Amino acid sequence: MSNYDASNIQILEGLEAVRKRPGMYIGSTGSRGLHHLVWEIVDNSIDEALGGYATNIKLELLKDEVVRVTDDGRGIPVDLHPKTNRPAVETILTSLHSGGKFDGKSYKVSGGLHGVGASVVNALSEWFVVEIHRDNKRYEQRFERGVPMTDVTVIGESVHTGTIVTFKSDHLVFTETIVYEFEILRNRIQQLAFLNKGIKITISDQRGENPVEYSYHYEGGIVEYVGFLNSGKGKVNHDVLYTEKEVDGVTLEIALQYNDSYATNLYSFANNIPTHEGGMHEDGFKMALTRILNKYASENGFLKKDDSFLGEDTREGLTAIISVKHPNPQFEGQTKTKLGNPEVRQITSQIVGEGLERYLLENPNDAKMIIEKSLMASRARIAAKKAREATRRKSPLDALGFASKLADCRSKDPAVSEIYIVEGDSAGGSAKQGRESEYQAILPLRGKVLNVEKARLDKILNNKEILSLIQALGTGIGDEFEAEKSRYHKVVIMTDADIDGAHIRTLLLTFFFRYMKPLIDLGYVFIAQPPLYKVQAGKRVEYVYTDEALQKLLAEMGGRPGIQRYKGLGEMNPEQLWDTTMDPENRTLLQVSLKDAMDADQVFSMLMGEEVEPRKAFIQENAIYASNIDA
Ligand code: 1YM
Repeated sequence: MSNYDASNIQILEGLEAVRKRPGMYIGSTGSRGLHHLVWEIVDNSIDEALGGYATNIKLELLKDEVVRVTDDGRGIPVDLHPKTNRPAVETILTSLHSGGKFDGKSYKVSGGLHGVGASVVNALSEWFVVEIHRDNKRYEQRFERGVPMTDVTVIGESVHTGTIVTFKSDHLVFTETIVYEFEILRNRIQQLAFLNKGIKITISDQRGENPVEYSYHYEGGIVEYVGFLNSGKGKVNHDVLYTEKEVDGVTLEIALQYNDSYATNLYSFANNIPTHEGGMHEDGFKMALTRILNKYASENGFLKKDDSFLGEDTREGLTAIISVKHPNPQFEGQTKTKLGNPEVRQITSQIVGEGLERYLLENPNDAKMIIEKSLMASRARIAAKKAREATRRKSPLDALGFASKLADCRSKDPAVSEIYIVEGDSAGGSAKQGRESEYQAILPLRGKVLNVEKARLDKILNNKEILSLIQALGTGIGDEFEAEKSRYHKVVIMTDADIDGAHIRTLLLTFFFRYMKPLIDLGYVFIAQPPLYKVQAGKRVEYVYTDEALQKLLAEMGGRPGIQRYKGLGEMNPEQLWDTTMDPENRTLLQVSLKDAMDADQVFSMLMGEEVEPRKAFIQENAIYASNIDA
């Protein structure tokens, strides 16, 4: 590089700052930050598409963890930038300016949590190549760790326009991993296609022997998103309600449909970013939904005078997408995923109100179904309230009206306390004898836990097993649930290593996911791993947890060792249970985590819900994985 003037040095200092403190710009240098690089580049393509200039976007994972993003937009400008006297594309890729547009006029509609722009990706890439098709020419420029290695060079002619960015993340920055998880990328790409109707986005993984490719293109946008989320669930209203409007530069889109489950699936976005903590758009939506359904139900004789729905009644079984595009979004909250712009509440409430009223008038049959759904929910709420009062009335021992089988620990410090939820009385007995009673509590469950996917809270609160569980945890339930009150910071599900055990475990996980999700988010929920075999040769005793490990051990031992297959926890004596499964020094606990609550919702309703066909299809598709089932 020839002309090293003042602005050049400034640029280098900027990129140096990014390399020194990458976490400040992309959140982390772990897997999340790594994937963030991809979104920064994809966001630029999405912006170009939202501007109406691009329709096709392609994301490719190439061999050696190289990423390529292609769009058919105008191509990044290459003319000289007045301030730097360098080509615009070079300036963009080497200077730090939030949002990527340095004139400050146009706003980025997408732009992730950090919204830092392509220069940060460039700075954190071992190498980065941009190719631009524009003015019937092909241009290229190459960078290494943010520093230009070539000038913008004409490398040929072109008959179309667009931008192609290819980069390899820097292993010196991403020391944990530079390997992309295809499923994370595919999932978000599909979401972006749903959120931005009309754009065609293709993603491919070319790293392995057999490349895979998926294309997403939804003319219906979030209407199709709601249809997708509700697929495999019974629909309450036949047609998805959709409404869209722009007010004062803020564009709002809403789509909703009720299904016959009891869960609420309300997903909101601001400028394509999931707003997990909600915010003004969600508040406005909920206000309007409650207001209009109450109004319609009263005016049409569904509600008696003085009766009314609470907000929660109108959200049972609701699947809704709220998507707002705002020129100047304010992100607030602990994880900066709460939309704070105050005017958005009123705008949303008004637009949803108008859209919903029109829908109810135009679709009287669907209107009736929706109102009846809310009526059922409000009746159940009143019944649940009565049942819930029973769970907190008296002291832990007699509150349930029956003796809970909880053997509590002595410690009252939740941070060190553990509760083992154990299947069956005999295993419960062993666990009680084998435990370290200072900090380990045992709750034996009898028989099957209720499938909460198919029951409402009032019925759930009549189930003894679940009642004892809520009682033991001390968290309360429903709108009174408080994760902070959990009496244990480790809630361990310990079931037999057979098909019944797996079933009970799934039922418990369904309950935790639907009614105590914060416990999962906090990392309090665990699965115990009891051994499958005990192998003994002379004095040597080994516990084995998988079939592979068994084969390995047998090969290593030689001779004819005795093998005991544990059919259930109850077959282990207390000492064995402690040694293999409960002793913090030896045990393996699997921590339950939620990568994607949206995915989890779909899996739970598919596995545990009313519709049989989707479950059947899933079982057929996945049957090959289930080779070792001892039915
Ligand atoms: C694979 C990544 O970056 N596409 C892209 C970026 C830009 C434009 C088009 C673009 C924008 C504008 C005018 C404008 C950008 N340009 C700039 C800047 N794909 C990808 N496609 N012409 C082209 O916003 O006015 C920043 S991003 F600043 F140079 F205009």
